[in-house]
Amino acid sequence: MTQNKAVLAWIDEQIKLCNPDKVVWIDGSDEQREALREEACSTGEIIKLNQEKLPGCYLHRTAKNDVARVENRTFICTETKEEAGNINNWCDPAEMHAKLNALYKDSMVGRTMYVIPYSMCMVESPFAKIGIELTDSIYVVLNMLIMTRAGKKVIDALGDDADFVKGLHAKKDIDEENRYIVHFPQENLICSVNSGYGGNVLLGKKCFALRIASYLAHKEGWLAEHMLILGIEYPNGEVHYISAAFPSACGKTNLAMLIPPEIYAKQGYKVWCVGDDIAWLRIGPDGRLWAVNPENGFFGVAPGTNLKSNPNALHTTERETIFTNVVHNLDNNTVWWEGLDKNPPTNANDWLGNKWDCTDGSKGAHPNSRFTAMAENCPCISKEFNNPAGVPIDAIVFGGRRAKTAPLVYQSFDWNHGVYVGSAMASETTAAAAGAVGVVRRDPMAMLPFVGYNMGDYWAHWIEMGKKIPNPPKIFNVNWFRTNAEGKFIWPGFGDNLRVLLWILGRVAGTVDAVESPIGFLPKAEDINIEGLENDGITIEVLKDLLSVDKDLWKEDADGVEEFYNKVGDHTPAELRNQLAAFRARLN
Ligand code: GTP
Ligand code: SPV
Ligand code: MN
Repeated sequence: MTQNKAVLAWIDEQIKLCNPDKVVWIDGSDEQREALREEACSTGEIIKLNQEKLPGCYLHRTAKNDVARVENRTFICTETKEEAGNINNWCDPAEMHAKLNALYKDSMVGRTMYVIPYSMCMVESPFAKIGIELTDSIYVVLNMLIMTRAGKKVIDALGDDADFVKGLHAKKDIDEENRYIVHFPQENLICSVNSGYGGNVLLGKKCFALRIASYLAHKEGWLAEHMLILGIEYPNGEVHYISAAFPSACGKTNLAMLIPPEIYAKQGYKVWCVGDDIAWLRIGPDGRLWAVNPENGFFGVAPGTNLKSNPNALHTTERETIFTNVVHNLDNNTVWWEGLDKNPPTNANDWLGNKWDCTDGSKGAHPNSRFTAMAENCPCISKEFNNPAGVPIDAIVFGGRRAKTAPLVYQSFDWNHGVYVGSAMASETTAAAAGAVGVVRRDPMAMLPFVGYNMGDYWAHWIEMGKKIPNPPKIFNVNWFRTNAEGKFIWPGFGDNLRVLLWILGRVAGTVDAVESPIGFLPKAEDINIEGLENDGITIEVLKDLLSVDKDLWKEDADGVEEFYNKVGDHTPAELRNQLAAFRARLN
């Protein structure tokens, strides 16, 4: 498919190492995809679902021990440990190569190696970057065909250029003791072995579009972030764009596709989704920050997705979708997950493929079960989704799951204070990564597991970017997850989050006032519209409570920030230490 010497030489080496029976180039054609689906069905790798109800949809189950990203087995292998920093797992590149080579040796005997040329962003975008993933998994191929622009057009666009990100994935034995997700930023190389789960193996996503891309962005003067991008259309037709960074399973997909509450819908407000997980941001010719979504699909959390919480996501998954680790309804050959509706199937297999008794209290779908669906099938996909220039960003929003500390929304004083707010983010852990769930951990910019270099340098880069953007977006923080004494979420969330986004855009436009507090600018309660929320228990008093700032909790939080800065070490920018000191002074 190509004469590119660098590409061919590299693939040749990997073939010698992995020793597959066959090598197949992915051309991106419908015929080839269809043939691969059939082959994967014949081996049981995927299950063809009811094609009348769910055309083009398939079900896949991963191994029981392989259901989420594995952060403790994810490495950044730079020349020196200092370049990777204290937050990333690091290993000497030569040592890691030796270890990986032993694992890859003959790992594809009896298997086929697929060569997937793919582009993050549409090929013609100035943001676009090309990767080649070698994998022995048809599931990976089918997912990459949804999540990226892949096939012949990409390898043609690469031409003779040697500038591409190499990715090698081997399922091997799905042995968790020997599972490695390894990045060599200085070699433009990603290696993944012994996993078959999403973020560990769809190498264009977290591995390339965040870890490798953040490294490149630092060198090249742009930002690669764990952010959704959405457009809010006003009744007069004007559209304003917001990007928002929340940690994994904290609401990006939901916010990106939100449906305006009735009172806004009838006035003509609309919300358009540009991206649900990753944003690449560059300074545009007009001096604003412009964002593209480098992906072509959504790898979304299934549980909790329903006609009320996220109808757009649900409709997106009605065709050409791969479901992973959900319940298989055997009566009609469809799928189900917790929170889809109140009628769990009685004749069904759980995510492990075992007969499931929905009355015994066990979960049928894995909490991190996912759908892989095409962006173009999303009813609210933005008409700018394929715009190579991206969209101009008015506001950057940080947020996480905080049961108590963070209020519903606040605005940072300026860019550097906003960078502080991002660096001080913390959130309760979720099922998206292996490990305990519900524990508060610091997760700066929602990038803790995704920064491909030294966290301190990453923060410094944010501060530098602020100096370079003539007309920077304003920076905010939100929290949809404050709980009451019974542990229930107070704010209704989902579509009603638009009420908060409109306050944010009002601040950007300078049309709404705010109250200064130690943490930043807070809304006046009467400036957030709560009309129609009576049945959700939201009164002006409850809203005031949602906006309250408990100084003692924030003092404790500041200690947590300091502890994290110390862990990051001497690369933590002085500016952020100053911001922390100023914050403490404001609290006293
Ligand atoms: P990743 O794909 O892992 O990066 O996750 P994400 O950030 O896209 O999260 P997603 O939108 O899939 O939401 C994850 C979980 O949070 C789901 O169970 C949602 O139901 C829940 N959730 C999302 N938005 C809200 C909200 O506004 N309020 C509440 N209470 N829950 C929400
Ligand atoms: C996340 O965990 O943030 C995801 C899913 O978006 S994964 O692709 O596994 O990273
Ligand atoms: Mn994510």
